[in-house]
Amino acid sequence: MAMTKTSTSGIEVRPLSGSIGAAVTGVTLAELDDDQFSVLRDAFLENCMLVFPRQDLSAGALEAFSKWWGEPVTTFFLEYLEGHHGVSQLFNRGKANSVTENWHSDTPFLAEPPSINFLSARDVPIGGDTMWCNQYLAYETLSSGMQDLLAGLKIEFNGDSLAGLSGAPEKLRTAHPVVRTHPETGRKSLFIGSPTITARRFETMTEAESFPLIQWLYQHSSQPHRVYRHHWSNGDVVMWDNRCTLHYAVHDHGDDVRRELYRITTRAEAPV
Ligand SMILES: O=C(O)CCC(=O)C(=O)O
Ligand SMILES: [Fe+2]
Repeated sequence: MAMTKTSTSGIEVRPLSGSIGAAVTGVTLAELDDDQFSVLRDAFLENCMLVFPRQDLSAGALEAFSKWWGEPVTTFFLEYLEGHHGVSQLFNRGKANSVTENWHSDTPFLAEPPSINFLSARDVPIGGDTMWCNQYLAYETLSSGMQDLLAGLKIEFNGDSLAGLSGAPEKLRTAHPVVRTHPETGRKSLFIGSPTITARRFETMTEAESFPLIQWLYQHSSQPHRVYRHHWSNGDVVMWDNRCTLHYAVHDHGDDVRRELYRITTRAEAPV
């Protein structure tokens, strides 16, 4: 059973569910030191996503915090704030235009997708929760027969839907292992996406052949007992590990409501 831990530096790490996520208090992210970072790093690797309630970080402070973890990663379909490398703003673009209301890992069709994401809530409504699921557990709870079947298989990730949105002519296709090994924890996780959006086929199979298994793995991944659902408050900072989680932005607040968060992604890394 997950337990609350308090470090000598006074940082408290309290698990938020039985499967993923922890809330971290007793630290001011804008004034982090090396010892505190080391506590946060351990908590992050253990819990896959961290919530820092009500830190109220400016774009500059979020950028500075993210640099403890890696270099910012930018992508072609987002716009970035002037003067802040890699910081973008998320707005409510309406339910029909949402590309994040599905379980996903960010931009898996790139050769080196970002490993770590950060969000800082500026002005959030009631609703508009974000959910995360634990992809270590998704892998570890497969039968040994299924684990053997997946070993060595790659999914060809497809970026057409996002490229299309930004008007980019690129055909983005990159194959990554469906079972990846985390470079820091050494644990294996299931690296998957929606069978109708990004994860349309295994590299060596047709879409028709791939769909039933990818669909099953996708549903297996997001079962409620492996999910944490975050109710945002203004000022909350959340960070997550794209290498071992999927996330889902719930659009239940209507198209006319304000929802603003700063966002930054760091550390481009090829999944192995
Ligand atoms: O709007 C959110 O809560 C999360 C959106 C998302 O998928 C992302 O920032 O990568
Ligand atoms: Fe996302």
